[in-house]
Amino acid sequence: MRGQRIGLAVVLGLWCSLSVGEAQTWTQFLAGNFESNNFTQFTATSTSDGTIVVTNTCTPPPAQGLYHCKADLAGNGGTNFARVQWDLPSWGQDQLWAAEYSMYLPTGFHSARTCTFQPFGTDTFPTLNNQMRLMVYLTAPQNAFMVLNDEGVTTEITPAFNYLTEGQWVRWRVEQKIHNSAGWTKVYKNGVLVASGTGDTWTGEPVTRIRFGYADCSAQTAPLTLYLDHIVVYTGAE
Ligand SMILES: [Ca+2]
Ligand SMILES: [Ca+2]
Repeated sequence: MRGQRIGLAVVLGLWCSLSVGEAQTWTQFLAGNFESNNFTQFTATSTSDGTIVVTNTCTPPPAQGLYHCKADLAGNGGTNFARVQWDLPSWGQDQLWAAEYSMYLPTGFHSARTCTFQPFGTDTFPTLNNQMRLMVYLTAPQNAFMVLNDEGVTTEITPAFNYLTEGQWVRWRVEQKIHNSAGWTKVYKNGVLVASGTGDTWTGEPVTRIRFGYADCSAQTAPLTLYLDHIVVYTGAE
């Protein structure tokens, strides 16, 4: 018995010491679940060679509630996007933020994909070429990365992780601290940490928008469909 108590104390002491300085608290900042049967929970939608609708009539059933969002790309090449978005209050260095969303990719999505797929990201509009994106490359369709695009220079800021899951809802969460040198990024898939990185997460321009769906693609030459639900953005504190 005595040995068990000592062992427990050691375990608790280790847990406490690892937690110091690493804990964050998160406060819900924006939320959209499509239950209003329209896009009024968001700042805007925008499309190019695509459509985006709220629906309660199609397969799969929503991840949450009665309604979800269906986004299609027609597949005519060029610049393709179909996304919901929020304006942000110009996040700068030292900002902590997190975003969660449920996404359903139908079976066959990746085999029909001819574009580099960016399902989620922030950017610094109206200053162009400064973006934080989750990017699924065409050449390795099982792999995704969080990337920082700083004035047109793209840097992968996490190791590769698997974005291939099709035919089921997946809950994604990205946490990030914005900083030019001491930034960090964590990616969770269904609650499991699948990738993380530290370093530069700041492009030099305030972050003004966050987008979900086909945040951006290019040269998609076949139709694509995806579903989106239960989007939440948090601000954080250390
Ligand atoms: Ca919903
Ligand atoms: Ca930087």
